[in-house]
Amino acid sequence: MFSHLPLYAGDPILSLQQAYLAEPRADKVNLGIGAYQDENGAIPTLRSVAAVRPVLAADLGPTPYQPIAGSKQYRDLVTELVLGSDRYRKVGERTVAIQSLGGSGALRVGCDLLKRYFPDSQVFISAPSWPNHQAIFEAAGFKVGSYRYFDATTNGVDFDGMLADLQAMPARSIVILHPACHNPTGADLTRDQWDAVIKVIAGRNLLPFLDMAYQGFAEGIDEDGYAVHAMVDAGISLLLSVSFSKTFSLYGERCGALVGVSADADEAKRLLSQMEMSIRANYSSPPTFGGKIIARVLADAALRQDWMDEVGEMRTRMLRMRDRLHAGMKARAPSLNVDYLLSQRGMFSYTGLSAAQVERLRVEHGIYAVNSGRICVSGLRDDNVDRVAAAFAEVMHD
Ligand code: PLP
Ligand code: TYF
Repeated sequence: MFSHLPLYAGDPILSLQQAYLAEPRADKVNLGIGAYQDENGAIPTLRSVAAVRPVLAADLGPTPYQPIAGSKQYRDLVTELVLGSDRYRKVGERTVAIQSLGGSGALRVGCDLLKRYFPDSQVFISAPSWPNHQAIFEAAGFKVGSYRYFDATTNGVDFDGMLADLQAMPARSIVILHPACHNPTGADLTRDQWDAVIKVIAGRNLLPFLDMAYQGFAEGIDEDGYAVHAMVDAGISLLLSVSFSKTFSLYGERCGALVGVSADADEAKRLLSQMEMSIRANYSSPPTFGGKIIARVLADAALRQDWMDEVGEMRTRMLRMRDRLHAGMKARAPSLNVDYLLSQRGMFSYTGLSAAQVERLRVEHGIYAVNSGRICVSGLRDDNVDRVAAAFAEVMHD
């Protein structure tokens, strides 16, 4: 019956993770998968999560179905978090949200409803983007194109190219944008550049789908919301997928949200009902426990502050590792220009390492990075960053 099925090659990043786990060298370094590792190389349990999880677990009781859209408290708290509380009060009646299965689930729910009601629109993702963007939108039946984004000569954003490509898109095109901590490059837009993008989105009547998986890893929770906030303030209708996998270190709980900002309360009602219809036909309703953890933390002023502090600690540690990697490489290969390590933000950096150089790092040094040259900065630690800097300098210089 199934013999005609081709084999799925698997996700290259997850395969790399398997290869890393199987690596016998004790001083191996994991710069592959996009999961935040702490200074001991472990996925942390956040203090705020550790404080509420046992309390919630001790008080579980029966587990009824959640509403299709998930917990109302969670949805409201998340919307307030991503919009900021003043803006939330102002635009709340035209804003809707559903509790999703991670950021990926939010993207899928969103693109299913878009395919139904914007059947002729094309989707555009940055070149490059998180590979699952293309996979998810194609699975929903969209044709996925790209807009210029990364400039390999500067290791920054090709902003003129990006703007020109946005300007050439047909009206009602769906544009996937990373508000902060671009995956895979770490190259983000400045605020002025976002303002220019917003003008084009409004002028060309484009539909932005913002994907926020790392809020707080660039500059701060509120600061990283700039693109979302500015678009809402400009009166643009949008979809926003939110992932808490990294920022709460709750990968397996699958926590996220799909937020929609529309023109008025009537549109909002329609939009929410279609999100619900999409969920009903996908997985019917979301799981309970992870969302309870997050809602409990966000609803309590002290726990929320502690969580924001923890996000700040993760961010600061990654910035320090960027500094140390940069300094270590400059000391060993002064002629290399690696200043982009300092301007790129969030968990990832596109290093410019070629696939052959990445392979040398793996084979000769036990350092695992993605073939594209993407590194996950959180895999760097005080006790390995000098060795990584030396190995990078060696393979880039040869
Ligand atoms: N969007 C981007 C840009 C990501 O990098 C990721 C995960 O790495 C996601 C969405 C999906 O997050 P989740 O694991 O919560 O589905
Ligand atoms: O970009 C990354 O590394 C993260 C982790 O199927 C990831 O998105 C990779 C593959 C996958 C799920 C998560």
